[in-house]
Amino acid sequence: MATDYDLIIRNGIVVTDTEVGEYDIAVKDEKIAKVVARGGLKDNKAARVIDAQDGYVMPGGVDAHVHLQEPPLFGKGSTADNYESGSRSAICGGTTTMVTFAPQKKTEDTLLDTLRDTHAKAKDNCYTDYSFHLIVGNPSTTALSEFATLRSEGISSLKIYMTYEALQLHDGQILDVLLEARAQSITTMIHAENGQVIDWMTTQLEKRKLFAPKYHGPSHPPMAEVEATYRAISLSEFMDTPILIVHVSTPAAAAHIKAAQDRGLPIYAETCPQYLFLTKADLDPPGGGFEGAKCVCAPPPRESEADCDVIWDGLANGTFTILSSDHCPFRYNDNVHGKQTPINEEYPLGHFRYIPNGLPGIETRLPLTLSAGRLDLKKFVEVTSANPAKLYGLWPRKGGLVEGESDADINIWYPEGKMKEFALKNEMLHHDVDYTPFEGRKVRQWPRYTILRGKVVWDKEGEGLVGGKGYGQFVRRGVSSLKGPRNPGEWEIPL
Ligand code: DUC
Ligand code: ZN
Repeated sequence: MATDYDLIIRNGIVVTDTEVGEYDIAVKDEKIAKVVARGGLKDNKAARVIDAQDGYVMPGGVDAHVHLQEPPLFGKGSTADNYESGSRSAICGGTTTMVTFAPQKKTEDTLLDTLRDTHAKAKDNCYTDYSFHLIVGNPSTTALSEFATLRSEGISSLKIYMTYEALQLHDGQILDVLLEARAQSITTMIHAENGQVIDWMTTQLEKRKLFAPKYHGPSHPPMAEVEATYRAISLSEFMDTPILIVHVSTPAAAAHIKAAQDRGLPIYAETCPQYLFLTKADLDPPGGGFEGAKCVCAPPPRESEADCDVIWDGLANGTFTILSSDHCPFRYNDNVHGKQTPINEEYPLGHFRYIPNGLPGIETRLPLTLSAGRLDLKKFVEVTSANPAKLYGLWPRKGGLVEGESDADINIWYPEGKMKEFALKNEMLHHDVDYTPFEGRKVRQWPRYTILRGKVVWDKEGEGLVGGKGYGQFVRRGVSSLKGPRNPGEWEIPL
């Protein structure tokens, strides 16, 4: 049978970052070919037709903060998921593109070996499309001179840290990175916590023999994040170059970011579901013991639901440009690489200083957030898909449903009210981790179908995961389409 298209999706409520409406979609050669008013494709034939039955049809999720197959960097322990299991989990939760980290060690001079090694880990192993942010652990003369090569290799963002012994840069090194990033139109992500404050607080707690997981919270006080956020904004303003502050958790840091944005600075910010759904209480669950380690991440979950409410507000009012998972998983029942690494005879309840920081969340990011029903639908697509694509040079290929331009990466959700609310369980997930920090949370939405470049890769009511490992491709990225330096051109020393 001669067909006009590879796939037609009928009867959807199509949601993009700018529009909600009743449209039908046609896909051909892996791209969005047509988006037309409902019924407009009734005379067309396709190899496959899906009836969305009034469910939302949205661009596939773009998760721009994902740690896979990394060595110990954030405490003792190595990340649980590799590229296969991490991307598998992603696709089963509606994320069709992930941007993972390629971490350069402090002892290495070059970034290009790191890039090559990370390509080798990902190639032929991914269920999603993917790219990398380089983590600059050592901004050596060689590394800085390689930023131009990164750009020609399709990498347009990097990440630096203001904390963690293995990665922390001092302010002069940060300026070195920002200067070269500006010259190459690279977006710099910054983990903004003051490492010296965290070390000092950790020592204070140790002196008082306070070692349990719950003391991870006070060892990372809000002040350490707020100070570093303000400093990062100041350094970015001085260099007149865009930054994205990752995983913001405190209302006061969000206020600094909003004030900078209101002054017209190209300051972007990210938050994550853990700062919407978890609080200090999750670090100290009933029964005590070591269970709180499951929620040890940095920054830590904050004081109360009132803090979470402010973070939700920041998504709604545009302070937060993107919502990422910061998927950085460590197995709980694992004392060699996982959360229980710091349990030994000397510390039978472990020692918070050494608990690897990070949580799994790549599969739950979209369903949990949509199910909460607290974001306008267009805003949901903006922060989970369109904006990460725009910020990191993937737009309009990713994050949108633009005829002739966008890859046909699509989530078809359940019609409102059709999915019975259920309690999330780790056994439903597809990562290689033995827990989820969101166990028992109520969910009432999940992608029914996920489509990557025109191919159904997740069919919830059919066989579930139907995509293939290795179908995911590396995506070369261009420059950010969000606002750049206020005064482009060469940076001049203010005299
Ligand atoms: N925070 C985490 O919780 N994990 C990975 C790194 C980070 O900054
Ligand atoms: Zn991080």
